[in-house]
Amino acid sequence: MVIIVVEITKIKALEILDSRGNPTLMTRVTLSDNTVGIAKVPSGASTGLNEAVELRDGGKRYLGKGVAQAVSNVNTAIAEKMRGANPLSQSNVDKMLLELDPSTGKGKLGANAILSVSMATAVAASNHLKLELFEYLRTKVMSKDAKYLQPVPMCNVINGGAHAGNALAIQEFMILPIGSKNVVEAIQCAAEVYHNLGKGMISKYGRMAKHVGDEGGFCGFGLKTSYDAFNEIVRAIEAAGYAPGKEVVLGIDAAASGFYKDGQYTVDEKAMTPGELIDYYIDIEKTFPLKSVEDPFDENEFGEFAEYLTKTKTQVVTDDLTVSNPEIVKKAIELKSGNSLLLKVNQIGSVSEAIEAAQIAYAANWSVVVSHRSGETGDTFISDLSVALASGQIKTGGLARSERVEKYNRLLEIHSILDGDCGYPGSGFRTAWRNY
Ligand code: 2PG
Ligand code: MG
Repeated sequence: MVIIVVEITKIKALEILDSRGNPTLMTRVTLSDNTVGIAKVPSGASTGLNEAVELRDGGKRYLGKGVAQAVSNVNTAIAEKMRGANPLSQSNVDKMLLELDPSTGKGKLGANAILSVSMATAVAASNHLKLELFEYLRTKVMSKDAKYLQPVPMCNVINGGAHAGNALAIQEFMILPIGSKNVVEAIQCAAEVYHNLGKGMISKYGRMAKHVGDEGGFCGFGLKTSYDAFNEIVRAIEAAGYAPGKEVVLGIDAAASGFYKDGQYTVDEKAMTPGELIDYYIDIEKTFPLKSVEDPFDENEFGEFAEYLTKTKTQVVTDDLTVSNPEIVKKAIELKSGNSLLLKVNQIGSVSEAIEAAQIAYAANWSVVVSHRSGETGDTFISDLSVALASGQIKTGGLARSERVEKYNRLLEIHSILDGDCGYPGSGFRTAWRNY
């Protein structure tokens, strides 16, 4: 007979705001010993076609973006079913949640509703066991050794595309501090580059250039092309006293579905065929120390991704293409459409499925980049998840705005909790996970 020592006694959600001022859910899961776990759900702007469904109310309230129905689904159907469940079995918790909504995309109850309970239960379980969340996820949920790898932060320093109102088609320009010896130095390095970038752009383009976009990176008004952006970033790396290419390398999220139409991609005011866009990326890779490229093509173009992969030396990260969905990840692996998975828990809607997607990627020798969304809250679950998965890479925005900075601060806290007894991948950011 299984003896359950602790159980879920109460689940309560409420409607809160995300970093763009749109409603999202905050959910509290209470256990029989009064331990509480809280989670807040993020929300994307450049969302993939096959992402799990964010249930929104429509109508006038909050311009149709209210989540009152999703909140009510947590407080009624989900709370009723989960009362009495064992919070210490994350796989069982998630299985029960999925049974409540077996629809593709979790559109009946809302993936936002389901995810909030999945995450909050993991937090409550870790609190109950008096374990840090990263420790709980790694040693209990994933049954791995308590050996930890901190991620190289992919810090977004210039925003474009759907995240800013500027001329840049590419959505995210990022820096990866690979020369640092730990995550503390890495965050310092990234912040120094960030401030130098802001200063440099003000002097060249005026004060408007320093306004920030949705993810805390600068908007860089005045920048006309991707090359302008890369030039500014490289200059800022040097101004901060670091060596571009050696101590700091570059990454982008093209989020190319945003500039794709009728078979053509429009970047820097030029319409390009897929082949021309490949040449464009390859030229950037030859000109600047670009080492990671996310979503270089439209989200349906598995073949274009695969073609690019045969020509580039960069990491090719799939996001809108794979939407953290284990089945679609398998397809991308089979079609050789990338070599790195962007992992967003809200794209799939439960902690267990997100971990499964990561494990499928690892098994195919792909790396994993744990990621925030452009609409965020102060929730820092993803910092713990990246350490638990030993992903070695995290994408969590600029070095400004609390909803981004809280994730970096949590990584600093984890480093302190572990007294620095954790790895940092440095230049091995694509492969370090293999040793964990
Ligand atoms: C992305 C994300 C996060 P959004 O495209 O990778 O940076 O943006 O949340 O808008 O999908
Ligand atoms: Mg993306």
